[in-house]
Amino acid sequence: MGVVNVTPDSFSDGGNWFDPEVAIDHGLRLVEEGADIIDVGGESTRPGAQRVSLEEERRRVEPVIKALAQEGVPVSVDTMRAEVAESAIEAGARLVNDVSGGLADPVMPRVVAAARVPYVVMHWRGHSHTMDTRAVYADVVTEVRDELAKRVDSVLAEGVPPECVVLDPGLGFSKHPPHNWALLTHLGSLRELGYPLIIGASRKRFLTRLLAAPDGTPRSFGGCDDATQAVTALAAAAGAWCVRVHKVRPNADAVRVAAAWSSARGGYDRG
Ligand code: PMM
Repeated sequence: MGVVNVTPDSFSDGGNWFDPEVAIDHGLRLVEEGADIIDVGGESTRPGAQRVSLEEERRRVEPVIKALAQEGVPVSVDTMRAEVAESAIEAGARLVNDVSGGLADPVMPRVVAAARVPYVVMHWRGHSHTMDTRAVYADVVTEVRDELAKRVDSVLAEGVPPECVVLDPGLGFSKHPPHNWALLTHLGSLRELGYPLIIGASRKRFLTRLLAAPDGTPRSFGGCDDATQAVTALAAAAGAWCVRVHKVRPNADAVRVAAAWSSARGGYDRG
């Protein structure tokens, strides 16, 4: 899944694709590089970000989704708002990526249920301006798994078909670096819930800190692409269904390596 943030203020690429024409070209380039899905978002979710209005979010994403969909690109809309999801689906989006897992807008699961499109339910504890203070866990893997299981029960009760549910541990969302690493190294626990998993590690702060200079200066976001690729290979080998990334080609290659790795190991184990 290649990311196109049509925002002036996202984490690592804020402002790069704010112009719709540039965003559309970028999406098409990511498809050429091997993306199977393009995730179009119009609201930054970086820690501390303030919300944009519904009208502004819709104005940002709609033309980009429409143009990419017309080119036959499978498009996902990254939104927490049911009304944005609804108009995105009308414009041709085929997947809804809701970082709040239906908590920010209680109407969202019903919109998804009516459209019968895949629905990414991410683990989330609150909006950007509060999320860091909510990063408190006794056992992050168990708590994230249990909170996701509750979200799944709730969206299924609203009519979302089980085959449409995709889960995401929400790296960086109310999570400090040790939380992210614990989740990444225990994907098997999350897979036990029985749904495909999507992982969004690309250019996140825990990588900028892992790769910090000796004086503690975090690595730049763009300087984390090689580390993202390493996480992709490990997550794909651990059974992730999809990775959400800014730079597609090296991550698409990493997924292919992981697939060959898993298949060769399976073949050998079976004798
Ligand atoms: N992260 C961001 C935005 N949307 N969606 C999903 N499903 N998972 C994520 O981890 C995720 C997301 C924030 O990252 P960005 O601002 O660099 O796009």
